[in-house]
Amino acid sequence: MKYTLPSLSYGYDALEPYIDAKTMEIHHSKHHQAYIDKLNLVLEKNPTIADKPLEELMKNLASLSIDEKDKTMLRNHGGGHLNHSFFWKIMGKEKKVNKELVERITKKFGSMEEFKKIFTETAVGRFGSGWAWLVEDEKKELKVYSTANQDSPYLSGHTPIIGLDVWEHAYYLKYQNKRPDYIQNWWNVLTLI
Ligand code: MN3
Repeated sequence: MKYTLPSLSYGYDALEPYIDAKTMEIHHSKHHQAYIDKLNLVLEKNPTIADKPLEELMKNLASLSIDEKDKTMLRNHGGGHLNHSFFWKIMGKEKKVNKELVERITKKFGSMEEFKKIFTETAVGRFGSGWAWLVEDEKKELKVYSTANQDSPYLSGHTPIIGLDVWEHAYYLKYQNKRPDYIQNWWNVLTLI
């Protein structure tokens, strides 16, 4: 097995009351694990690509010489593993504000409030399951957008800087249908800004 579930640097209850312990436990140990299991299956079937970094496989997905079904598997489950591994890392109990990032965001969006507003609208407005992102594009410009399903920004050659999971599995136990409340509270556990 190539990929294994990364352990969290905090407990499942560390993000309470904003994200509840049960949601964190299921999200990490069940949902994320399921992406890893299916990712490993598709890599086992395609050993020629198994040693390449996932980010690289995403960037070059279209040109990989594997069958179309496997490309879809890789896009969904490789994306799921990348996205979740990243998501756990940018959250925590204590803020570790990245001053340089705050400056870049302020310069690009006018103010932190304006950035949060745009990001929140993007996350709320994602129809169905997906993610909201702040990325750096190929010209090193900051951009906010959302992706469907588990599509990774690396598919477009972009590097994620902030990402928010808006699948119902990320919030439904505590927030039910109130995605905007989840997003509002999530800013408290994002450590970077
Ligand atoms: Mn998820």
